[in-house]
Amino acid sequence: MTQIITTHKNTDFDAFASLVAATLIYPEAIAAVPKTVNPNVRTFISIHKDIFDYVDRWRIETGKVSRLIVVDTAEWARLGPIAKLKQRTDLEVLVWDHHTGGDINAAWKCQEAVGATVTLMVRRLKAMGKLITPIQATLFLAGLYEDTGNLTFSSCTAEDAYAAGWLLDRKADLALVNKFLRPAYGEKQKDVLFEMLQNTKRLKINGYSVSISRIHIHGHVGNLALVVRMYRDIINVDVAFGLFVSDDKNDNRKCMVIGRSDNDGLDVGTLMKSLGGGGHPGAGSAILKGVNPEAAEQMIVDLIEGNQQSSVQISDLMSFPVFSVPSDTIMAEAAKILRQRGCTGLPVVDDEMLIGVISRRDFKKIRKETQLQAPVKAFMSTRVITIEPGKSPIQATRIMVSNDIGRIPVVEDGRIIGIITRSDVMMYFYDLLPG
Ligand SMILES: [Mn+2]
Repeated sequence: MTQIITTHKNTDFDAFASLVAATLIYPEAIAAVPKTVNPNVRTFISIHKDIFDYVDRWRIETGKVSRLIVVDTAEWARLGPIAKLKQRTDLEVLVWDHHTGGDINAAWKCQEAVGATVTLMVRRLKAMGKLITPIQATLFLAGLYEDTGNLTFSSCTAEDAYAAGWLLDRKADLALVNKFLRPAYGEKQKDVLFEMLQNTKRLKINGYSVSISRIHIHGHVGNLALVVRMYRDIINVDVAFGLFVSDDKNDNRKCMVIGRSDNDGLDVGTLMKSLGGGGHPGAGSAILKGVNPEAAEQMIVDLIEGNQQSSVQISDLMSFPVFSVPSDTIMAEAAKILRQRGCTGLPVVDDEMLIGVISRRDFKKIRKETQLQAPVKAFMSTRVITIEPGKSPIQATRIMVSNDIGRIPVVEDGRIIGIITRSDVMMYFYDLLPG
């Protein structure tokens, strides 16, 4: 019986580490590495060639395979040519993965939403009492750190951190991990970054600051995702896109879109999915063939305009209905209400439209007793800071901090539909929301 361990195309460190870990768990199985391996993993493999036992996947006679162990994915489409084994009814498939979902119908699987697949493998290795070498520990830690952003991604769990601790105990070499995980930023990348900065188009869409930079790429430039990340960091916008246009001689026109988002309201992965690509909320990419770059740019703008919010929005957190007063309420009455309700301000609303806010501060403008009989519209402030329901909790926090206010009316088409307070936002950040 031939047993094969394999993983997804564009193999990253987590995938390769999990593959190597699987060889320890299933010593009879042969590890088969896909043809397309990420550049930094390729470097690692070429340096350690003698240590890790694996074969290039295309050399495997798939007809003899009786058991297939798939790590770091549960999708046939991500396996490349080996996916043709899908047809076999007599094949036993095992899956180890930290992504949920997938169409591989496995006889056995360990599929849990942790930060990295290698964490699941470490759990088993620990249970088996296996000792691993420092080089193996280094590789596993590289996979764990890459997929968890050095244990900082929100997908990272306590078990990932414990696994990292175990690997450090097993003498994982942090200097090596750093060396391999630090992406290459060379002359080519520097040129691209400079050109991107010079070609920046800044837009405001749906309240998001967006930058798009469209440039031509000559020849192959690796690591554009890193360049876009640096680009976003430098121009400091909510979301940044690089549109890289290449005119290959044989291939017509290819346009690669890479996006980075720093705003939980804008999920770049979802946006890129609608362009046929994919990614995470913070980063994503898509390749558009035969599309002219102007059209590609417009597609991105349209997508952000029609951004279907998937994450938590202000409308999920706000309080409603809002206690408000009409504009002809007299000041004396408003003062009474403020006192009774113990709040510092009240929205002034006529026919559902927010027209101002009357606050304790406005009473300082009163000079004569008779003015207490005047309507609030004479004293209210009409420059009201508001927020739209589709904004994210982070954006609400920014508004509160920069304006030194603790409550923001939530307004849609001029109508007040709720109010978001500092404590609503805090509740969200501290995960105290029910359910
Ligand atoms: Mn992974």
